[in-house]
Order: sequence, then C-alpha cells, then structure tokens
Amino acid sequence: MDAFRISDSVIADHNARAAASLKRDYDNLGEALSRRGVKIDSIRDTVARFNVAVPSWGVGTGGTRFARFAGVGEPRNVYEKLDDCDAIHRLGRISRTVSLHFPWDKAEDLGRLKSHARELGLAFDAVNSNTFQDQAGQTLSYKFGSLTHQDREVRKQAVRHNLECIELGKELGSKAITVWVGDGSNFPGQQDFTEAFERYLESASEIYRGLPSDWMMFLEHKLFEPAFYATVINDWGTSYLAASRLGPQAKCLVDLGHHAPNTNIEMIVARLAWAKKLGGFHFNDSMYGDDDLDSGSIKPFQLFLIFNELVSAERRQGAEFKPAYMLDQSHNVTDPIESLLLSGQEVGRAYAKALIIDRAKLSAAQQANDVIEARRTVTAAYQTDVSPILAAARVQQGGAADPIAAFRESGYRERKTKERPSDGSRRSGIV
Ligand code: AOS
Ligand code: ZN
Ligand code: ZN
Repeated sequence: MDAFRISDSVIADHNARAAASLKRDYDNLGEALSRRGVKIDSIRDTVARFNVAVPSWGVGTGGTRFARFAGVGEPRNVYEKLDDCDAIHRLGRISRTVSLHFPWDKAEDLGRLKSHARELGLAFDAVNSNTFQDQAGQTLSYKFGSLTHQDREVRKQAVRHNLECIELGKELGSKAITVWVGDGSNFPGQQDFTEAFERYLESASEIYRGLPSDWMMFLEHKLFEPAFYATVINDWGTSYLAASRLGPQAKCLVDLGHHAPNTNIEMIVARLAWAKKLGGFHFNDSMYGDDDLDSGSIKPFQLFLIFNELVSAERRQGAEFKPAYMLDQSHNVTDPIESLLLSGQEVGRAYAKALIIDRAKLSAAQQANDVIEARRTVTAAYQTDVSPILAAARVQQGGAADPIAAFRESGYRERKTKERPSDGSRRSGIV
C-alpha cells in the first residue's frame, strides 16, 4: 500500500477558502508597515527563505520519566518519520530539513533512505549522536559517563559511535554533528570536575579530527539532567571553552531549555554570535527545566528577543552568520505533527517580528539614552500581529494558509492510524 500523502489539491482548496480574507489582512498590515518604512513583501520573502529543521525524534509521541502515552498512527521506522516530516513541510513550508538521531534512525540501506528523502523533497540537517543510553548488545555501559568516563575503553567506544555518526551523515548529505552528552555526577565528590573536563576535551578532539573539512561540530551544553548535581558541559562558557580549544569547526549549540530559570538567553546568543561561535539552536520552550514544550508556548517574548539578537548579528556579519536552526521538543499530550507545525510557525513569527524592528530608531534611542523610546521601538515590533506575513510566505511556497486546520481537513492522522497499526512495542518519542 502506498503511504498516504497530503495532496496539493487539499492545500489548494484550503487556500482558496482563505484567500480573500488573507489578502485583506495582508494589505492592511502592508499599509500599516509602510507607514513605518517597512516593505511587507520583502519581509515575507525573507521569512519564506527561513528554515528550521524538524527532529526525527519529535514526530513520535514523547513521554516523561513516569510514563509515555502512545499516540495513534505513530511512525514505526525512519521512513515513516520522514513521511511525517514531509507532511509538516508540505503544510508549513518552514522545515525542509530533518535532523536524524543515531542509532535510533539507523537504516539498513542508506541509499534507500536518501532517495526516500529526495523523493519527498527533504534534506538532512545535523546528525545527533547518542551516548546517553545503552543500546542492545553494547559492550560497555554509559551508566557513569561516555566521552568523559574514567575508563579509556568506554571513551573509545563513545568516540567510535560519534565517528560512525559522521560517516552515516556523510552518506546522507548532512554537514554537521551535534554532540550532547548526559555525562556528569549526581553527588558531591562523585567526580573530579577538572579531570572529567580534560577527558571530554580529549575525546571531543578525537571526534573533531574525524570531521570532513566542510562539516561543523556543535557542542550542546545543558545545566542538569540526567546528572543532577553537576554536568560536564554545563553552560555556554564551558561549551565556548571546549569549542575554542577544538578549533574553528566546533561551535556552541544553544538549547533553550538547558539553562537555569530566568537566564538571559538572548544575551548568551549575543555573546556567542560576537565570538563567531554560535553554531545552532534547539528551539523549545520551558517553564521550569528542560521541559521540551512547544516553541513560543510559554515565553514568546524571550523567543522574539533571541531573534532580535540573531537579526542584529545577521546584519553585522552578513552571509557568514548562518546558525543551524532546529526544534527539539517532546510532544507528550498533543499530536506531534500539530505541535511541530505550530512551533515552526512561532519560530517564524519571532523572526518576522525581529525583522520589522526599526533598527535605526532603536540605535538612535540607545545613543541618546532614551530608555522609553528604545523600549517602545522593540515592543512596537513585538506587538505587531505578523500572522498575515507568515501565511502569505507559506502560501507563496505552496503551503497552507492555516497549517493545522489544513492538517485536520486532510485526514492525515486517521489515514496513518489505519496504515500503521501499533504492535504495542514501539517507543518512537523520547521517554
Ligand atoms: C537533551 O536534553 C538534549 O536536548 C539533546 O538535544 C537530545 O539529544 C535530544 O533531546 C534527543 O534526546
Ligand atoms: Zn537539545
Ligand atoms: Zn534537552
């Protein structure tokens, strides 16, 4: 049976119904923006070029350490995960790339996987290694660490896995590897901080030496979890130290959920961008810790302020500034496709709002210490409803005016529920 795909005609019918009101809203917004010196078509075209990768592990239902409540019609293998990513891209037109996670996404036949992606019009973003859990048949355990383990043999095994991920990624056309390790300690005294960091640097440089010349290595820091007392790569400073020591192909990756509450993440972004060490993002949102909630659902203003820094770095550094944007979320109580559609939309919204900030006015207000005017200039952009720009960018690219409504109209989930009967054993999301 051929896998069901959302057809162009479903999207076209949906868009035809939305066309008149979208045009009115777009024209009204265009008129208002032109009074502020902003050309709406140029913002729309810039947003249309933006890409945020979908994580292969995000299309399955996630869970917590307590339980996972399986969804219906969940993807059962990497091919079906790509099919879901295709549905997301067809409707949302903001996620042309997929980020794979090994060994979860290891396919017998890489050629087949590559051509499946090509047929769907998808490409592969950064590959992710996994040394935070033991795999069936694995010789040595990562219970007490991987790249930083005291035992050289465990470290070698973890390095080998990362090198294998690079090889797999090379075959698939990826250009980066993201390394996140769960290594750290749960109790004071358990680990020597300095020795653990030195072991990390040694292992990471062995991986670094395996990078092709046109690849990047992204180091993802995380304050805590699964290590609850201390994490080896705990913050952006440590990540920066490691990336600097490794060399120009190593950069830092900022996962929005990996900081202490109330951390000024936009400032971290500004610092890393200035140092030319900002490699990429894992977008998500959080209330307390690494909650992996949908992007823009809890702190949309923070997301906007992050994009303010990104647009500002883009203006300063031009084309050489190109961080890899990815979503990293766990969808426990929603349909993962709907969450990813909405998240892509919210990331695009933050970008569009950052693009319409009047930067000349902001700079003048900053120079003059006109605090209120500076604040007003930033919030004027934040308070603008850019929805018509996002919808127009999507429609221009062949996507849906309202992706979630069109997804529901398409009957995709119902069809997948029939196509993909569950055998009760799968755990395709993160638990
Ligand atoms: C873990 O907290 C990190 O966010 C990683 O990016 C991890 O590899 C990903 O969440 C998949 O488990
Ligand atoms: Zn992450
Ligand atoms: Zn995380």
